[in-house]
Amino acid sequence: METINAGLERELRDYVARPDEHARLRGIFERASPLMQEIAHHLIYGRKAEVDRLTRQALDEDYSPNVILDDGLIAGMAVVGIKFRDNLIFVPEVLIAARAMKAGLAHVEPILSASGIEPSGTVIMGTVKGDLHDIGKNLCIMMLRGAGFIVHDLGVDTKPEQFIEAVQRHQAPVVGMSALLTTTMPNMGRTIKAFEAAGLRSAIRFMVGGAAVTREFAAEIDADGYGKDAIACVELAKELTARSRRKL
Ligand code: B12
Repeated sequence: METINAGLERELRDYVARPDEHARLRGIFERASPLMQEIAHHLIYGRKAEVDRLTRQALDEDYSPNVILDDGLIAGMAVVGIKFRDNLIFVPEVLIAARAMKAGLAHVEPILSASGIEPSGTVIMGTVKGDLHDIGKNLCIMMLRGAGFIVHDLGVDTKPEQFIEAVQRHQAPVVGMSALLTTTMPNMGRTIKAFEAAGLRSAIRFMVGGAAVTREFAAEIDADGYGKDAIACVELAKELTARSRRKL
């Protein structure tokens, strides 16, 4: 068990009030090495240059990308999410933290995306209309590429027509949609309905994810699968690719 650095201790003490969240994060930080703790702490404060440098250093020291993600970058972003929810910080601070996270992810990406294996299938990925969150989607894409998928990334604020156009252009049997806002989640259902209206629903398998999305919600909108994280996303993409009976 590692000692938690003073900065993270302060974050936990002053800002993470809910006992379940406090215990979960304390567990992660106690498991994390001093270097991972440093990455998490700098990320919370949006110190891009430090996150950039320390993530590079961690890879040079042979840390696995998954450890850097779980114990450093995602753990730090979890604290940011709690402070944002509890109105202790606001959009500008979150944006700055997101930039720092992206600087770290940029180092991890080539490793996660380098598969060197036969293509496992083709997937279209996008964050749905009205939603600008893309960190989780991008992580899913890195993992999918690392597992050998060809992924066409439609970015954020993706309208149903753009998903349809991409599916037709790339002859892709699997569509992944991401949404982080309760107000944009319904656009996942609307996108599926648009495929129905275009006569394309039966040929496509839809997977959905993002912090607010649940398995129940996925069933409600008639999605074919829900994934809670990037690892689940890869498993789901494999399963849905196998199940897809293309009729384009
Ligand atoms: C960073 C962030 C931002 C950044 C986004 C930067 C970016 N480029 O992405 C900025 C500052 C722009 C932002 C803006 C806003 N945000 Co914001 N944001 C966050 C925050 C803190 C972290 C999100 C994140 O990146 N998490 C880390 C990644 C790795 O996790 P993830 O996205 O969940 O992804 C994982 C899984 O969900 C899954 N997954 C994701 N997508 C998919 C897809 C598939 C197919 C599968 C299988 C799996 C999968 O795998 C991923 C990897 O493990 C969250 C808090 C939170 N707890 O989520 C709030 C949060 C999502 N934001 C929130 C809000 C309210 C907003 C704003 C409306 C604020 C405002 N007043 O303007 C705006 C909306 C802008 C818009 N139109 O989209 C709320 C949403 C509340 C709600 N329930 O609707 C949250 C929950 C914060 C809160 N608790 O209040 N935000």
